[in-house]
Amino acid sequence: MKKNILLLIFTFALLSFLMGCASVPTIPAGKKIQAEEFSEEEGTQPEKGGGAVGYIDSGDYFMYKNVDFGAGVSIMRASVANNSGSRHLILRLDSLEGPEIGVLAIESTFDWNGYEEMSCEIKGAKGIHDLYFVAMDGETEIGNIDWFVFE
Ligand SMILES: [Ca+2]
Repeated sequence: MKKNILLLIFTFALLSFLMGCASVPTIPAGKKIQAEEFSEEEGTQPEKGGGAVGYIDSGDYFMYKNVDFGAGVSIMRASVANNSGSRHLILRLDSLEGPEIGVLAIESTFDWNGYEEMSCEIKGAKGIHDLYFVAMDGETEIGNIDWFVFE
């Protein structure tokens, strides 16, 4: 009898563990990620009719849970619109103060609706992490981000 109860507890624990694993979906870094499909954000507002993240200023961030960088990536490409001049978006892993893996330098496209592809070098990203895009301290109107992808 005691054995059966232990077996039942073990089975329940195993099932809970497996369901826990299954309920944490990952986002493949190598496929285009729509910026507006963030897991969390602070201070931003939709742009492009809800198809992009905009109004990014100092102190703001947006985050994607469980991005899978696989064996590692070296470049991020992003579609960005900016009409305010040279700005910067910092990429960090797992928290707002986590390791910095790259800085996207954003140049003006001279039109808040004029999206262009920009890219930056990425270092130290492999495996599964929460990905934070953090506005550079002291900068305002950083840009509208439509999508991004890693390679
Ligand atoms: Ca988008």
